[in-house]
Amino acid sequence: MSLENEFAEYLKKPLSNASASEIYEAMVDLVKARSAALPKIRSNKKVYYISAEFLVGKQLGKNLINLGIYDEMNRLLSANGIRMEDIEKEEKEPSLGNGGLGRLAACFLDSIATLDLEGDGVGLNYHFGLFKQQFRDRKQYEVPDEWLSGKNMLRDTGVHFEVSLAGKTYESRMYDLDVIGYHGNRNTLHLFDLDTVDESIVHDGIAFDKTDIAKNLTLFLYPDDSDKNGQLLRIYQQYFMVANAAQLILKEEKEKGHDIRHLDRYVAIQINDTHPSLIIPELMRLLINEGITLKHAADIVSNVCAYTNHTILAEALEKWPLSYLMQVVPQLIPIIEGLDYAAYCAFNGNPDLAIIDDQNRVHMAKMDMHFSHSINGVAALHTEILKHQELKPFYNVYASKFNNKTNGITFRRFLMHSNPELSDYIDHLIGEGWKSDANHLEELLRYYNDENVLDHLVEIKYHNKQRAARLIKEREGIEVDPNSIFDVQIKRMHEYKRQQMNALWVIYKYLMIKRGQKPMTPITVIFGGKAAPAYTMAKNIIHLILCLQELINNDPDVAPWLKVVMLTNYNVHKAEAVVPACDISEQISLASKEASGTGNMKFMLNGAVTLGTADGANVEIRNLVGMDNIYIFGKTSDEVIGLYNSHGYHSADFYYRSASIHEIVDFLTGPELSAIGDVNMLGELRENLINKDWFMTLLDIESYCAVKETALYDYENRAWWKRKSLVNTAKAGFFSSDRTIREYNWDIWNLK
Ligand code: 26V
Repeated sequence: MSLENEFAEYLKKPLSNASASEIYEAMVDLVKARSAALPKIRSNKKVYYISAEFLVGKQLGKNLINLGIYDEMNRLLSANGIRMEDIEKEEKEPSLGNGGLGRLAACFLDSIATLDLEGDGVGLNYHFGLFKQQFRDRKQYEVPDEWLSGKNMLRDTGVHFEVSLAGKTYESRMYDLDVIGYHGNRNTLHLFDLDTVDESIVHDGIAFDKTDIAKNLTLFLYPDDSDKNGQLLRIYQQYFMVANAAQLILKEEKEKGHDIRHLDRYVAIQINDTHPSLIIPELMRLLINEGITLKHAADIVSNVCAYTNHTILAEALEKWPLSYLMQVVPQLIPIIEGLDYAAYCAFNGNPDLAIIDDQNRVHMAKMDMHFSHSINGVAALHTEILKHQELKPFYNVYASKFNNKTNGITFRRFLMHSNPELSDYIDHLIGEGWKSDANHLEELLRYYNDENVLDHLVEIKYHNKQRAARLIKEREGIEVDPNSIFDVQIKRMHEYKRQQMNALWVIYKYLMIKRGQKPMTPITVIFGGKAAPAYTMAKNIIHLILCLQELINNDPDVAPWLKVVMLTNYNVHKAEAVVPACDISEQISLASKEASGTGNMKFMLNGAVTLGTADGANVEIRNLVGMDNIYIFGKTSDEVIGLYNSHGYHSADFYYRSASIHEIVDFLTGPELSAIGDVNMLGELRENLINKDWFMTLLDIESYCAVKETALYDYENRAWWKRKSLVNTAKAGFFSSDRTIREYNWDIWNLK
């Protein structure tokens, strides 16, 4: 049957009479049916990617692409005067992640399936996701994100497992999301849930009774854990996730007729950060129940499990009080204590290597490192810092376990889907080989001196800016000029990512324009990102940006030259709209603190030039494109680590020594912003910058402003800039998540 006829069967009425939502729903049915008809991928061994987050983004467009029917559906719609964009708008985006870590998990699932490797994701079905961000009075408010309302791609499998939480038994339910390989077969993302969860207990934004586990377990991702009940809930969630994963794995292995005493021949488990670490004792517990000894179970599990570290920030390395674990998962305590004792015996009681510390806290990452066979960082620099700084005691005893896997992104979503015009033009220039081997993008360098090609690329960028400008007008009510320079920083709000430094630059530029020094080309500074609900300083930074947006966009002297946009509720969909439109990609974390970054890769692929520190994967971008095609500023990670070790950084010195720093920092509490914003929030920011500045904004700000000026100056030499842009796209092939997954498979999983 032709696709057109097949679709007509789902739609049950002529396209010309159907509403966008009817078309969307029929397409979901079509995709689900097509996908169900694809065989499940089978390998000699299966990888389970366990993760608290899967930031999968909208599914419809991506699935149509991977099924190979996007273009045909698009033509069918266009023939009836309907835009695919309007149909895709009907889908609600699952908000099952914070940022990079969750999006990485989603890119990995896409690549695992595309490389025809058998691998499923295991996570949780959070009813309200992270939260939905709203702005009122230039402040962030959180409300439930009702992504499950309306039709979606989830399937209720009817599969249940029993999970014991604090001595009571709960019955889980497994929902599946198909993961379709590009022109290939399928794997699955399994999301577990409890039938008893009660959405009506949420009130006043995202508040709810944190003690009623039956009702609250899977309401939100990362419930506020600033109190004991919040922390207990995190442990409940984590155990619920891995208890289901462990039962699913053993069930599938038994169905395949495999001997679980040789589980490591058939199964690989990737532990995505420490949230799923309890899989180690839980899987051991189940093996022991099957009659395997503790020692043998530990060996099997170590050979199965591999751990990925995604951050060096101490506050993100989970340490749970043993007493909390005793309350929630008493069944695991003898095993965790056994593992701690084994580590104690193996290393003569070395406290650096102890799983349970002298305050009776269980260090999840330490358990992972002792009882898995691989420990990896997510960019070359990050892995070196793990080996020689943060995890040095473990590197000293387990050097051969350490390896690097530089992150990647799926080009199917972040080029083919989000930037179809560029994607088609690349096909036209170099053929479609890059879709299966991204290194082919280097063939674009043939056009380095072809003015026609370069100009066409500039035109595509301009179209993308028009598209982004439309979205900004529609969603934020702000008019932006597609002829301006799009300078973009979109990511979670965190002091280490230093959105505050960019905001200080905005103040610097505002003051320059006020004094008559106008930029040669107008500049649009775009921000987007959520702050954790309890993270005061991140919320203060959002407040500052929203105040600047108000001040600058309404000042007739300045607005023609400088605009500020803070996107509301930044998510994957908005990234797809803004990334292709970007000229300057802001990757300005304090060196050593951003483990990798993956937004940096998405921007580069779409022809933006990076303005960044020598941090995370920026270092690898620099090595690929060369210094002529990137703007690097600021102190190096060695210098920063040196300053932390020597306690040698005092931000007040920078504040008092430099008149221009003094001026921009004082602007935070000056008359212009005080007339608009909350003086306490802005005052707290200023005070923090002068007297604390843990992430060293004032250390790098002068170098940042100087290098940013250079970038803006270079933009005026369009002949030069368009070549920089071409080189960035051409060199992005290394950052395909297909490459990353090949490396995980060769070095860690060994699936064939
Ligand atoms: C989590 C939290 C949670 C509570 C508030 C403080 C805080 C600070 C940091 C984190 C990070 C958790 C781990 C994470 O998301 N890491 C990110 O992983 C990406 C994929 O590997 C990587 O590209 C980013 O650089 C890294 O920050």
